[in-house]
Amino acid sequence: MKKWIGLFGLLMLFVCAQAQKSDYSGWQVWRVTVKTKAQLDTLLEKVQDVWSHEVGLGDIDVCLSPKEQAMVRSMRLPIRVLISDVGAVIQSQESDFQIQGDLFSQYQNYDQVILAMRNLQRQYPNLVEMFLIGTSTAGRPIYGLRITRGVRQQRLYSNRPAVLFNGCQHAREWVTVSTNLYIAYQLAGLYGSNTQITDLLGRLEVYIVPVVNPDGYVFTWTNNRLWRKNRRYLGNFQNGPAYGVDLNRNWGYEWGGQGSSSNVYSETYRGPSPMSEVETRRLAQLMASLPNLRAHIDFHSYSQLILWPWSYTSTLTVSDPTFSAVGNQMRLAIEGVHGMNYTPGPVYTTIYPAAGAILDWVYGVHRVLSFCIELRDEGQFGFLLPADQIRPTAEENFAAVLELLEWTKGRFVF
Ligand code: 0X9
Ligand code: ZN
Repeated sequence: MKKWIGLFGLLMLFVCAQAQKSDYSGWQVWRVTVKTKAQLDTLLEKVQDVWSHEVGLGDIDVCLSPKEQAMVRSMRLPIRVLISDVGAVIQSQESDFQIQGDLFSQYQNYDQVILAMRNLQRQYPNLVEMFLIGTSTAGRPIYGLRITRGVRQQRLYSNRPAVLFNGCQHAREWVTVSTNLYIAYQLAGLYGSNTQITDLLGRLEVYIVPVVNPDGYVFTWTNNRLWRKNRRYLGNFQNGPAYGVDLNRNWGYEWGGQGSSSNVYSETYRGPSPMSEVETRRLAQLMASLPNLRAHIDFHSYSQLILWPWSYTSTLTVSDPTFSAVGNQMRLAIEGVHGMNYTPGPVYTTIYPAAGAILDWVYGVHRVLSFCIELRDEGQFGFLLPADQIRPTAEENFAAVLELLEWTKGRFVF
């Protein structure tokens, strides 16, 4: 009898945990074609979650609840259904999680990410060091990896130029986490056998922060697969409780400008002040503590883009020739692996204004060559990229990473 009560309790717990989750049954992702500015404005008014980067006239990808679908349908615009059942895709990918495979054939939850980082340090103690960057709003640890030859001997790398990679400012962009782990695993694993990587790790210091936004990331696994921002409780306003700041609008360089929102419910809410969020502050402190930092990539998904500053203005930086030369080399390297096309260009003119983005801060404040790479795909699955594309995505971007490391190798530190 007791056993049955226990089982019943467990079942109820399971049911409740399931019930808590955001339900996406009936939701669809549409590619809508708008011809006039008026149509565009009406569309953006009706839709909460714009997925695509193209917000001008032409095609726009939007994720719609059944209610939003009815509203948009009444506009009588040309529509193509990209994902006919968002709920089903999320569910089918959830059942994939149960299948055990290697690190890069499935997505990793936050505990698994930490374990993977720890294992790498354990396996390569002279090459890899795991360190704590700080704690998130909810008190979760934010970890980084430092990878260089003789990592425990401080004086060895004091004159090595440094490069930093990070993922997951945006919670739902899962493939960025795996890609960062892949970079770490490839660098450490190939050291000693691959001459290029052996040489690079003797000359450079590499920092990798796979998850900048652990609270958001955990939330996408437990409650809402399509959450974007961090999870800070902002207060109770006219439309009820509000949560979350868009970390990639919170950075303190030209903060508050175009492409960011002051509305607490918006997906691009910039926060109450520049660097108001502990997650942005901790990563900023890490970067500010690295006088040798020369290059950086902030990984996002999706759209297959290679972006550089500025995000807040259409003006080109004085470093634009360097950005576009290195950006183009990365584009070619990516194409060489699986033939995929990634489009290069400055953020503002290539996608949209995004004041408060990390790369403007990194380049604007520190004069570090800072890129944003938007990973796969081009909209077929968007944020719900199937797990069998993790490895190829990571492989092609590792080729881009090697290009950036080669460039950085020449930036001497005296
Ligand atoms: O809107 C963003 O923050 C990024 N796109 S996403 O769909 N991943 O949210 C692009 C912004 C430009 N990138 C950086 N400034 N890092
Ligand atoms: Zn993003």
